[in-house]
Amino acid sequence: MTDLAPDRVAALLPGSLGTPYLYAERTGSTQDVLRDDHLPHGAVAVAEHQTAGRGRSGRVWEDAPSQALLLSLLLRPPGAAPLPQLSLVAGLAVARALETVAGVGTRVKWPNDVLVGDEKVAGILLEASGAKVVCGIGVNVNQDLSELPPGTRTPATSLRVATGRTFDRGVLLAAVLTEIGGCYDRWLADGLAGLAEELEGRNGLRGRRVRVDGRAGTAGAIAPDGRLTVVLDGGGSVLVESGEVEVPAAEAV
Ligand code: BT5
Repeated sequence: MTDLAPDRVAALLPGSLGTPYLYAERTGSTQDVLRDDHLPHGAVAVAEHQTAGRGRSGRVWEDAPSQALLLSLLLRPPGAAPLPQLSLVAGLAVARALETVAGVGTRVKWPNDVLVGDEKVAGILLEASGAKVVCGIGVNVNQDLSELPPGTRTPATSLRVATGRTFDRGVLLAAVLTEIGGCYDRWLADGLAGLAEELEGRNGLRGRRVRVDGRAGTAGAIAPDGRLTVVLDGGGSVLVESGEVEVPAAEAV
């Protein structure tokens, strides 16, 4: 039986998230499993393998069957909530969960990656439609080096490559959902400001060279509203939204 099988995972999951738990050995993308409008807040889709795993802007998310954690979580935040911030909320939660389970130091690369060292161990994809947000999370868990995609902009790593150990993906899934539950509740109560200090402590882009609208600068702090501060070379600083910042390849983390 796989470590993500429903019977096994049911005993591990925290109460609030993971019901229903929609498990597939193989699917196109777990994001699409949660399309049904009747699914409740907290529904989770998991797959052993995705045949069309996706990242942002039409990019591809690759896995090795049964070696990665591939999950989508359905959230129904209140109407006025600033949804783009959820990518940082989820990033922080995943960073915390990986650290707890694998004992590795993790950082959040604004706006949606989780790094071990300078390498990408997890990516987050938010897709909103109406009041519903589907938060997709891909974590490289037990892949060895040969099973990680080569030539990615930010080099890929896995928990196994980083630690030399393999991990129970069910335990990791439970930790991710527990941390998301906690971070999400704090976000609802206090906004991103309630997570800002910890987020800034894990800010993996700070000090990196970036470009914004063709202008060069250096990434600074994550602002309390989730935007990234960029100190421009010519003087002054700007606050940028996700998607407006480019990390030149030589500086890519
Ligand atoms: C992301 O996009 O990092 C979001 C990835 C979200 C994947 C999850 S898996 C469960 C759910 N179902 C889905 O279909 N998706 C979500 P982005 O920042 O656009 O990064 C994509 C880029 O990361 C690619 O263009 C590659 O360069 C690189 N990449 C692809 N697979 C990778 C992997 N396994 N590890 C590290 N980097 C990877």
